[in-house]
Amino acid sequence: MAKRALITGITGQDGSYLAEFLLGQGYEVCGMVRRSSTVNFERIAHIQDAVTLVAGDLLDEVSMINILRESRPAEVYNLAAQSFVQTSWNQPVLTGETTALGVTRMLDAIRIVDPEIRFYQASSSEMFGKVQEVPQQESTPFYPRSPYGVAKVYGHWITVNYRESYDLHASSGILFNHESPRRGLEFVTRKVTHGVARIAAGIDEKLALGNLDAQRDWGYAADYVRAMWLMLRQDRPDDYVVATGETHSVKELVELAFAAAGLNWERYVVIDDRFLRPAEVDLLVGDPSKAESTLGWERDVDFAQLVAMMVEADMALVKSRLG
Ligand code: NAP
Ligand code: F7E
Repeated sequence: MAKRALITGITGQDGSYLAEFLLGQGYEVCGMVRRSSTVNFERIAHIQDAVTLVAGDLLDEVSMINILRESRPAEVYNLAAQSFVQTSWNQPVLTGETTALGVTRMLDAIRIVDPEIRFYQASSSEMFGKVQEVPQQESTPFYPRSPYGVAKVYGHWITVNYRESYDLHASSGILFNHESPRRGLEFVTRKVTHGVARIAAGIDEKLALGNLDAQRDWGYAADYVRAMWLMLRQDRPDDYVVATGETHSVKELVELAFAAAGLNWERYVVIDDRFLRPAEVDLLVGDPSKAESTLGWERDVDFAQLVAMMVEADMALVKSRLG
């Protein structure tokens, strides 16, 4: 019989890649979706007939208990969150309710319905924030710099705590930034590649950005969802850093993306204070050696390939909308 997995956040970037991956592994995939007045299944439109969508919300415990009772998954991947760092300063309580307490609600639902379920928590390099060591590894102390980062620290520790308190197979993947042509338009990689495509097409003249000096360890989302699945294959639950081990500045990203379209970024990029953050994470670079040695995980796509892929996809998207 096929294994069944439940994905929260299936309509998001990672949810769509993970659903594709698990279908490829022969899973039956259920995706939890929250109610909205307009359907937002764009990222999963191509697999919508192959997955089962069930209604629920991380803010509502009963909805998750019912989903687990009805779907009976062997694995739960908790990818749902208020995931945009900038928004977390404007909506700190919502971010805490969803990104922090939502994890406890799901873990409790698992305890109540079926403690044998294997659980994956989408933790984040934002937990390292003002970094206490370089590169960051599983043992690096956390110092979050945003309400989002604080909420993710809670989500991480409640996962560890329920593992230790109730013997759940609950793992936490500390994933560094990962991107793709399906990345939300508000995140800097996609904002830049989509902006480049619009400038190249003559639609926009400028691209307004914030801090160009921030450095991130950027990987490709489709590579990172494999690591989630590998964590749930282990006999023992654990925590793993998933990263490329390389860091690049926002400025390098901008240079590369504009150059891919044959443009000089300095003619188009303007700095707008609205995109600066009250507290910044200056430098992230992860050490993926535990994931590589224990899980056998490795990435396929590097930074330059990622940027080229995203510019190409956005050029095609913008062109198709013009045509
Ligand atoms: P994303 O594209 O923003 O997707 C977030 C998903 O969460 C969406 O499907 C969204 O549903 C859902 N969601 C939000 N609030 C919800 C609620 N109250 N109840 C149920 N669903 C809700 O994020 P992503 O980039 O795929 O990231 C996936 C997870 O990994 C997130 O937890 C994120 O914080 C974490 N993470 C991401 C990265 C990264 O670089 N991408 C790195 C580390 C960790 P709607 O479509 O209805 O809005
Ligand atoms: O910002 C700088 C900004 O919003 C990256 C989420 O997936 O990864 C993501 O969080 C950097 C920051 O991602 C703009 O100040 C400059 O230093 O793309 P971002 P993030 O904040 O790193 C982590 C791992 C997660 O877990 C999160 O869910 O880029 N930056 N100018 C800008 N950022 C944005 N968004 N927009 C700008 O105009």
